[in-house]
Amino acid sequence: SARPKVAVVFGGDSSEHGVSCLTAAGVVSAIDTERYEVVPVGITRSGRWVQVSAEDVLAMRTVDGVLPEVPESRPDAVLVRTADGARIATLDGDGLTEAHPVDVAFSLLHGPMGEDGTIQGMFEIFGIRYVGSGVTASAVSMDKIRMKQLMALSGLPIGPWVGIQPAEWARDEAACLDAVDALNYPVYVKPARGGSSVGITKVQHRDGLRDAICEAQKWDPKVIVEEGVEQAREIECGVLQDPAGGRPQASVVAEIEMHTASGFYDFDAKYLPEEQVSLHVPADLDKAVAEQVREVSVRVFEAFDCEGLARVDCFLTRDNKVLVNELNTMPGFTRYSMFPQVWAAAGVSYPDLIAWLIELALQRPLGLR
Ligand code: G1L
Repeated sequence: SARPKVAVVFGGDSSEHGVSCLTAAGVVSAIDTERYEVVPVGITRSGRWVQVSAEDVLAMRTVDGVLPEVPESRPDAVLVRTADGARIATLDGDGLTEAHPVDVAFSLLHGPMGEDGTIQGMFEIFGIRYVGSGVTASAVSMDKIRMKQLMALSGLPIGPWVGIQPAEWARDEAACLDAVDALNYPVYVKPARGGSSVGITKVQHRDGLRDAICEAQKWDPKVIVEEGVEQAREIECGVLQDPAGGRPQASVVAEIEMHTASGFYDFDAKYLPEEQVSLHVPADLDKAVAEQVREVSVRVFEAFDCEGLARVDCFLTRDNKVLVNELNTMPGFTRYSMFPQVWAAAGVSYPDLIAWLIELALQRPLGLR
């Protein structure tokens, strides 16, 4: 049939394997099968590629607190590039069977080899169109040091930060610690890449700085130190590419409210038990402030050459200044995640959002754009 074939790639060897499977179940359930043919492709914890039936993906859910996994009990799948496009095929005793053409890929892989531009590069080489940002935007936004550098260079409002590269640390630890003196405490010490909450420490005094840097280095040799924005509100905005080539569109603005004493912000929102965090969609903000958040979010999307979608996380300081904290080119994407929620508030349903993203990817030229 003429339905475009959508490969949904999920699982992987990251800590968020299970979240990726749950997201795949949500995405597959929301793809209109009258319009598209879904080809689920799982990556097992051991790194093998396997084809999974749509029914098996739809059945993935958390049982007694145990997250789902891509089954290892399937034959290997391979991606092949032929003269008339890419196919995913199963490799078994009979050779290559079950070869499905792939028109567009929807990757739900987290972290290194997923959100960082590597799988996007693989799609480029295989001539497969894909949903979301390209290699450069994905790679730059995965590395908090490169992300802040580009934000600074683009004149975007950001808080004070210091990057600690492995070579600098190896050469002169004391100079690295001294560089952090330019920041006001508390500071947050984080692995520069990775995207989850591991290895992050809130540091109140210079005494704790060295240990915190060493802790972060256990996860990533590149470390970033960010000045804490005290009593700031955490505001997020979803941005979607305009299909007609106009400016990207910003969603309504949302607020994440934390009910913890720790004062931990950004990363906690995703992992805290539900009763400790509430989501306000839309955020209770002055119209002008909300408009500023939307404008700055669109500027971030443009500065990074994002494609498809992005979530921009900001702080609103006590005196109503907007600071950009993070760009996420692959935001949480279940039906209940922030990004789908802020668009739902604007009247774009989860299935509409997914169809929109697939159409954007399908109309995109291959190669340089
Ligand atoms: F393909 C999209 F739309 F760009 C996309 C892909 C993946 C959006 C969001 C995500 N998010 C995820 O896959 C994840 C949050 C499960 C892990 Cl990064």
